[in-house]
Amino acid sequence: MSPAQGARLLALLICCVSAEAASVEASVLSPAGAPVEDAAVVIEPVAGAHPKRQRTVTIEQRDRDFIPYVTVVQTGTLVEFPNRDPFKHHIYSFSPAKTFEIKLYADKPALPILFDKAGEVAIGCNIHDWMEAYILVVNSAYFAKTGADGKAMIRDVPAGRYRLRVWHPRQKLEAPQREIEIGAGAASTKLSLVADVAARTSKPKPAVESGKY
Ligand SMILES: [Cu+2]
Repeated sequence: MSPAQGARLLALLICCVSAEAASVEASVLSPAGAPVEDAAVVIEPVAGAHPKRQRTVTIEQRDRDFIPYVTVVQTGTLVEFPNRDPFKHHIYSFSPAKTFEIKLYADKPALPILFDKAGEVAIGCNIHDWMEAYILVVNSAYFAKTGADGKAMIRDVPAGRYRLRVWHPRQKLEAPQREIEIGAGAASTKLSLVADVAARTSKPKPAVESGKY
């Protein structure tokens, strides 16, 4: 293949990838217009195949907190809970979507946890009362989480109709889901969304030197 032919083939590939898959750019604001961090933006195909992306994700226990605070995963995802602290944690969830417990452990638990049912999972630690994390398990491969600027980007979305959901662990009321259309060849679809979220009230975290925990 000559360099010119190669360049044409590359141009063709770039053209066709962008023609088939779009990006969704969401901006989530409070009713007062402030950016909302840690909101999950999920679009689920109304019909057709739901591609499975088998993944393993990590939620760390570090400095006696869960990092990150919010994680969004597709059903069938394995989650690892490595303990990066020099003392033990004992984490649990009573949520119907996944009830589990990893008893007092250091380092990395032997097995990751499988999240195979859609729903919200709240996770705590038996030893450190203030530790909290949330996992939203969804039947879709297309989702993102907002950063501090309230923005989330979902990439490589095939054209089609999707149900749009915005979720936050401290939402006062979840907005009704609505359908959106992602057009073929649309480079980017912009969504302006509103979430009314309560302020985070953390339980007191004693200093390590206090010797309490
Ligand atoms: Cu702990």
